[in-house]
Amino acid sequence: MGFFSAVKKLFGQSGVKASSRGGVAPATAESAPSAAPAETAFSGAGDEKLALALRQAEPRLSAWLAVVLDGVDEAGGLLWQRLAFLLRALETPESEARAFVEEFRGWLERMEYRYVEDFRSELQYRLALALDLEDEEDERDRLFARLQDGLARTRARFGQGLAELLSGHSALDQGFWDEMEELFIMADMGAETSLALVRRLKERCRERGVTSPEDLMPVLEEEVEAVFRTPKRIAVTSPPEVILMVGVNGVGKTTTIAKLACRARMQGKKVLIAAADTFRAAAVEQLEVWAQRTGADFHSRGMGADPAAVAYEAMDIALKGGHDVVFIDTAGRLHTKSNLMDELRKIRSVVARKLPGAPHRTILVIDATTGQNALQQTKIFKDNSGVNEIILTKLDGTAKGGVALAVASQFELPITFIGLGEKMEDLRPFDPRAFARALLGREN
Ligand SMILES: Nc1nc2c(ncn2[C@@H]2O[C@H](COP(=O)(O)OP(=O)(O)OP(=O)(O)O)[C@@H](O)[C@H]2O)c(=O)[nH]1
Ligand SMILES: [Mg+2]
Repeated sequence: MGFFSAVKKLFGQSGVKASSRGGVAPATAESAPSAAPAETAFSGAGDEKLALALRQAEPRLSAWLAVVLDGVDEAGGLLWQRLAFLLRALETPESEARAFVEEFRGWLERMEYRYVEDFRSELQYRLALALDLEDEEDERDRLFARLQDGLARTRARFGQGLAELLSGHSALDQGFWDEMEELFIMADMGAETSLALVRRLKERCRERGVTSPEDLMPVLEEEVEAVFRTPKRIAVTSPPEVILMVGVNGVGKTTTIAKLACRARMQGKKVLIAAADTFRAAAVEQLEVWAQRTGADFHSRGMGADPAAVAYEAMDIALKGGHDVVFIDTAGRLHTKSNLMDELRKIRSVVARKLPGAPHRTILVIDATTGQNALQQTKIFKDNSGVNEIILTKLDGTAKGGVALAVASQFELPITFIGLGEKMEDLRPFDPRAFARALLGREN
């Protein structure tokens, strides 16, 4: 069901009109029909009140969700009832509504989530998919707020320093630029990136005739955003898409796989997770639990097995089983030990033998709290294991978020997701513009 038809279902055909923004707005009370088709499904006084509140709400998923979640703090009977009600009000067939609620309920149990605030955006995401509604500005606002929270410490170091720098100078002279470069370096952008960024800023300011610090902000924002610009890649056309996860010890590879697997499952994909981290028994078990929670298939050979053999078998399973995506979790290994890089190469080559072109994505997971160390990790993994994508985790606990800029600009690798906390919800698609604004302390 598309957005417009969803709105029509809730408000009745003639009760909806296009707004100037190209969206939809509820019609005035006079023109609204007295009985929307959905109303026949309502029962009881409470339901009628809810139905009315829904019809009066702005016709957007987040607004409807706000209505049905009003007074609901945690998972339980009331939540299931309200959700079923919303789905029915949007004319979702009874069996589909029930399946949606059951599936979401099962997911919450597996994830051990209880409070609405822990799963709200997951719920909205699922509803948007189930109802075929488009992404909303409101959701983006919430993501931005989360990003700002996550980057609070980085911004405290960088954004405030920047504000002081801008207000403390009246002209863009050499002293100003030197201080700016120092500020970038302090925010873990690295000396090279900082120098390059200052050079580009100077040039842009000259081109545009910007001469005072107070006019610098928009230019700075554009340039920071530009650092993250990378060419689009061609998507894999014949499944399975094979994703190899690499990175040093404890950066968040396994939890990131769980979250990505979860997203893929929600998009209806058949997912296989392979435990090619065979160093620790706990690592294999941890991954199996995640696989069960997300409804992904799982392949392992237990601790001590040959990681390349696990990957090889996983490819067989996926090719026979018609899986859409295969995630290969690898051990947290020290990048200084070259034999470990050899092992990654071996995994790559057996996977490629099974499916030419695989692994299609080799994702390097980097812990942002490591600061400048991230640069060295990126270099070694890129040179030795064909990394073509980066996920930056733990941006929430660090003042070193500027390292994202250093990594992106020095290696020209796309950052696709960022981790802003330990919860599944906290892995977010990376949005260069939002990141630049959050880093610089600008409003969304
Ligand atoms: N604060 C915060 N913690 C995170 C984030 N991502 C992962 N973690 C935590 O980091 C710890 C390590 O995560 P794992 O997924 O086990 O890391 P790994 O890279 O698989 O570790 P090894 O398998 O031991 O190499 C866990 O406690 C995670 O909850 C994040 O974005 N923010
Ligand atoms: Mg792991």
